[in-house]
Amino acid sequence: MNKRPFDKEMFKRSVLYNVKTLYRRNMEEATQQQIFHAVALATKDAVIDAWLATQEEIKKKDPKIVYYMSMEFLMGRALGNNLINLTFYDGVKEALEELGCDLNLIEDQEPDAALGNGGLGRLAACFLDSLSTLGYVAYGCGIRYHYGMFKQKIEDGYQIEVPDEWLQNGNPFELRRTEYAKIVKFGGYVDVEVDEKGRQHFVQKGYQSVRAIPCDLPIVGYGNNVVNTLRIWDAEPMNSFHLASFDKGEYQKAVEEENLAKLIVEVLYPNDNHMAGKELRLKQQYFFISASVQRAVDKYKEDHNGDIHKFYEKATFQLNDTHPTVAVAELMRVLLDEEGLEWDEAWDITTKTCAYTNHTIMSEALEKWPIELFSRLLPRVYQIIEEINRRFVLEIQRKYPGDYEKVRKMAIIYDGQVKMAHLAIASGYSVNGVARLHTEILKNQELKDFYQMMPEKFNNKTNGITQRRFLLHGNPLLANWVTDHIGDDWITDLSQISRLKIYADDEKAQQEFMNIKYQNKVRLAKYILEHNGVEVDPRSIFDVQVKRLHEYKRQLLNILHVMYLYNQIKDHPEMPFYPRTFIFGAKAAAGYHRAKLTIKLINSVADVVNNDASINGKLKVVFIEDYRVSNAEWIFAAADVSEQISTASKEASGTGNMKFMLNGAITIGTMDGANVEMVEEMGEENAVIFGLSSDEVINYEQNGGYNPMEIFNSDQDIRRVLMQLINGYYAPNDPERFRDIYDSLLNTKSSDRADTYFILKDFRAYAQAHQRIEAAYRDEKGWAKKAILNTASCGKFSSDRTIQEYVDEIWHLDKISVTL
Ligand code: 26W
Repeated sequence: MNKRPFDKEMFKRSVLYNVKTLYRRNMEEATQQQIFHAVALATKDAVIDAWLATQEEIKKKDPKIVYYMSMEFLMGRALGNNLINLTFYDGVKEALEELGCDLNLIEDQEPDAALGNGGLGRLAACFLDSLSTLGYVAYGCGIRYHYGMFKQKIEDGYQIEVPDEWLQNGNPFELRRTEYAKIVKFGGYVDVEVDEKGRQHFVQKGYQSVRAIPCDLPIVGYGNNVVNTLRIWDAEPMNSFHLASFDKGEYQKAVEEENLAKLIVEVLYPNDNHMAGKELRLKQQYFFISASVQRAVDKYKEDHNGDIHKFYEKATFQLNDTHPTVAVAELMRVLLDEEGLEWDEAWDITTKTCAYTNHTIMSEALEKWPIELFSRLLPRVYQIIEEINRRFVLEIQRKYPGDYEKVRKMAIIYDGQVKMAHLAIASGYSVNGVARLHTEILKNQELKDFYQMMPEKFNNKTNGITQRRFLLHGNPLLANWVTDHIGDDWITDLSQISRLKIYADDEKAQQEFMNIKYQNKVRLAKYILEHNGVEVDPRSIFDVQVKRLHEYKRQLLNILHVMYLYNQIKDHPEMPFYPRTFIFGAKAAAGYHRAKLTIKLINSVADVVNNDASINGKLKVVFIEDYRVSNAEWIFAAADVSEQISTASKEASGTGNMKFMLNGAITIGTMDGANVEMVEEMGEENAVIFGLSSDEVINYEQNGGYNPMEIFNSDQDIRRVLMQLINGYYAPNDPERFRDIYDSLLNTKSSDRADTYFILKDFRAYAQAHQRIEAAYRDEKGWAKKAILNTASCGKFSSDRTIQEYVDEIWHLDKISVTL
């Protein structure tokens, strides 16, 4: 640890000065938004010294660098996090109090940087935090979307998407670095030119181009002065064009290039786990990859006398899912066409540089691009992929002579399509899944042929989360309590948190722990009242499911169960029932109709249940609008029960599950993703596990599914709940409203398999699991013990551990240390 002293008086002067020079105001006159900018700039001043010092250290030590290539970085807010990692948070809080303002309110002025959809984007953000904290040199490479993940409004129970204007007031932490601008070319055709030595050169002609401008954001390590860079690329037209000076052809081209530049970075695609196949998306991918690869090569040459041959010794590219996979072809292009290397050497460098992480087995998420589109947009890159494919197919045939099935299944280009996962696997030195179960499914099912051909590339890296945002910042009461009991080493070494285990049976500790949980529930209840207008009782069980809305995640199972509970309470008012608040938060992809209808269903159930005075508030349902990183921190802190109920085998890992566990919530879940490893750490008695196993699910799937009609016909409670979907119980004005959901479960019309996600099959087991939750909660001491043991067993799930494994087994980076 290398903590820097905080100079409170200087910080106050800096804030006052910024308010004055930026806005010509004093503290009394300034708005909260203006004060936020003043505080952010004062914070940036403190960051800059460490950022510079880190650059100096990199120049001196020449460490190996990881480039984390990702279409998504779900950063959330920066101010609080930067202050936490500078170890200035408490100091600044005090300084601002002395200036008459509240740091929490100032933090609330900052829009979330929501440059991501969900798990994959947030994982990238946690990884950057850990890389800096552990002292490894990294660049996050991404896109500076002008609009991030849409803001969600709920109107009449329906989701409405509203543009996210996160840059409206500027971004105080970013540094625009025009000196590193790069040109990216699209379209046209490839000409072959032969030089005097008879060597062929491939030249792209008749293309459109855009200028890529890097905007750098600091990634502050915890208490160690290391500051890495998240480099997000903005686009500008090549010619800031003057109408008069162009002839007709050039005028046309200038207009097109201007439009291209504007469009390319306009907006994040809001699909999670669904490939839409839009041309603009491929443009986005190539745009940021080409710029990042060009810059990485330039930087290496600057630091190594212009010699590129050992590039892979000092640089590695981690591809965050297949979205950035065009990087392997772009690196080949730069090495072949711009550096003049021969194929074999370029290929040797590329395959020693690139590594791929798979984040999902959902087949609709697999990226495939039509040849026509790909070759038209990226003609030279496509030629290179053809050659990679030609050689790869030869390799398959050498290994499996005469086995044409293998070629059909494994080729990179097949059936008129470019398969990005195949390209990533063939061209990299590592392929990893994100939880043990997920990696096993990749090896034994989804990517079986590739695993058999090159087993040495496959490895697992179980996901993790940063305890600095999701405990230290998000739950200060619990963070302080932990530190009071075991010291503060857990902040940078989460394995230390196991030392809390000795307090699991300690009555005083139990009371304190549950009291903190209660206070966090009060905080959330206040938020819910302010933002949803619903009053919830902090003494009820807070049962929470927050994550993207997807059928495989089974929010539908959860709400059907709530409908069932409501029927039970109505039928048996005398039945003992511990009051429960079911809390949902989820965005649905804008074009995903069934997901959006599920949101409407949740809100419709909420309307009926919350307004039924006859159940005496035993049951409440809340849908939190616009679930995002900043409100997530509060939600995790306040949860008693964590819903992790995906159909087994479908959730690659999950990371929300870990954030709940860290904050002492009990998991109700299936044996899926990282849940399996969490249960291994906390012990089965400290979670509530139910439902089909992944083997059982896969088995059913391979044998054509199961018949939900049998359940519908034999289980009267389930039948009643399903009938309430189509008899107007929750939609008196439009009884047909939820017909599609009903049909999806019973398949009365369509030819798809019914209940693809085994909701009815798992329903009874799920209802019983909830009974176990209720019984456990009634045992106050028993529950407190479980909660403490959850927090205390969380050590493995720090992203610091994950990153150390990536470093040891894939990246082989050098550590740096920075003193100021
Ligand atoms: C091409 C469209 C598309 C968009 C996003 C396809 C796939 C995605 C992501 C891979 C979806 C995603 O976020 N996956 C999640 O990754 C997390 C981090 O590894 C895991 O914890 C989640 O289980 C997984 O769903």
